[in-house]
Amino acid sequence: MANLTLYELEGCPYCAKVKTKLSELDVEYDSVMVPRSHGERTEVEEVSGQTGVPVLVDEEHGVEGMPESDDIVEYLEETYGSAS
Ligand SMILES: N[C@@H](CCC(=O)N[C@@H](CS)C(=O)NCC(=O)O)C(=O)O
Repeated sequence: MANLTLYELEGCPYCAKVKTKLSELDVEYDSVMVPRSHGERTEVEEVSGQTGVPVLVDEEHGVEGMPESDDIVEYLEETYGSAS
């Protein structure tokens, strides 16, 4: 099991952006597909306090539920990029 978990939705362009960055950086992660219905997105709401995706969990680095694709991409570059 990978250390990172990405909550995502099929066909979500913001999720695709994060996945591209994870691949670029060669970072392994587990994927959790959230239901299309917002009312059923209880798990992602529990970890991040909202129902939007993508959401990243990286417990090893104290990230318990980070929303916003731009923030996630920036975090991944800072944490797993070659400059880190
Ligand atoms: N600004 C957000 C937008 C994400 C977004 O709109 N995600 C869609 C799926 S593609 C979603 O979950 N929308 C529901 C919501 O925002 O509550 C980001 O860049 O992460």
